[in-house]
Amino acid sequence: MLDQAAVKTALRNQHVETPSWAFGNSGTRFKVFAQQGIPRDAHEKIQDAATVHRFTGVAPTVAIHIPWDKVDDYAELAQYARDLGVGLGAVNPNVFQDDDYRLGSVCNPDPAVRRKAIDHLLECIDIMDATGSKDLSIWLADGLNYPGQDSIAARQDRLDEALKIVYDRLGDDQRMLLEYKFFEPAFYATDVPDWGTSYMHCVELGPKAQVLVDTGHHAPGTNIEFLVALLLRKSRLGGFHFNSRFYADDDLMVGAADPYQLFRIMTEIVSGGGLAKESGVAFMLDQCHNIEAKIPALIRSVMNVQEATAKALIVDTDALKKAQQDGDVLGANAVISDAFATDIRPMLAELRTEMGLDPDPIAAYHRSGYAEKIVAERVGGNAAGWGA
Ligand code: PSV
Ligand code: MN
Repeated sequence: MLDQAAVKTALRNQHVETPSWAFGNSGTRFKVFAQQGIPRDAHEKIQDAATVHRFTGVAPTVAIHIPWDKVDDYAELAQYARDLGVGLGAVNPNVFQDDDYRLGSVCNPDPAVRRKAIDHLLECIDIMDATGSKDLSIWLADGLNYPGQDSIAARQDRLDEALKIVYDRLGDDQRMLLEYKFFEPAFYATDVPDWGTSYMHCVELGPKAQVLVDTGHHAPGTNIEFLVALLLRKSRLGGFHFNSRFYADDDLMVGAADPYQLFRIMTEIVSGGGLAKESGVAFMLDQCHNIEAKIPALIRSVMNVQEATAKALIVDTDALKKAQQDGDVLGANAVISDAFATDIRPMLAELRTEMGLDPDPIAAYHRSGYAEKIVAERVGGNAAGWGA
């Protein structure tokens, strides 16, 4: 078992990336409830991300989504972020929002649409070159609504071809993260529906292609920690899009719906060496805060990831190993349950104090006046929203 100092060191070094799009207005297809003080451009989203980092101390990067965060000068955007104490993280292309993509992007039967999608993916690598970002985080909305709509196999051929072109353009220290999702917007067959399909493409492409696990993108009952353990074992776990779900891709605050699942995932991460820098596992959030305030929701999410990680780090591995070896089923399970049942919050509060932070980041945020400041300042212009 790790001593407390080692647990704290591991927690200090675990970084959680915030998504720029979570700071904008969002909603469901029924209604977007606008909030006040919402950023109007990429720079203001970065200000909010820097605020999350200021109070948590462990969220030093923010992922961007293109064209939602389109600017003329990406090097300037990266410098702006650095000046505020954060960096730009993964670059997320968007090949799902144009009318051209009705039948898909890189799997579209029309070669001109495929070319357009590939060009956008390549453009995002140019952006990574300018920002210093290491990860191209690809999610494809491609798929079919009806049997017979297109050839499943031909679409995989097109996917192979496109991914290869993009992979070959990556720099030595850049990666492609291939995210999967079993349904939505396609309802019959999605072209990258599961970790197996993503893994298969990544293996064919090469070591710079890795699987991205969005925790909301599985069928109910899927054992996510199992697939995490497998991917980590094969050095193909590129990272996470953390969020929690009650039903499908709910995009709620991670750790809210099922903190035990998050803990079980982090237990596999810890035991498989996924916290080590060399493992390359990126801990990113991908959430939409439809009715709650964005910044405190993101602070809470970062804290939830930390809590799950802390509990995973205090698992008594010696006792666990012994119980497993002895075939002590109940004893082994008790070791895991004990770690999960431990109130880790006092230790995290202590760690934050040691890091020069307020032990209660949410209370500190509310006291800081930042929420009032952005409401007063961000008047006029267009509030960012999902799709802008
Ligand atoms: C798709 O549902 C997804 O998880 C992808 O990561 C997108 O980039 C993101 O959500 C958009 O909100
Ligand atoms: Mn995602």
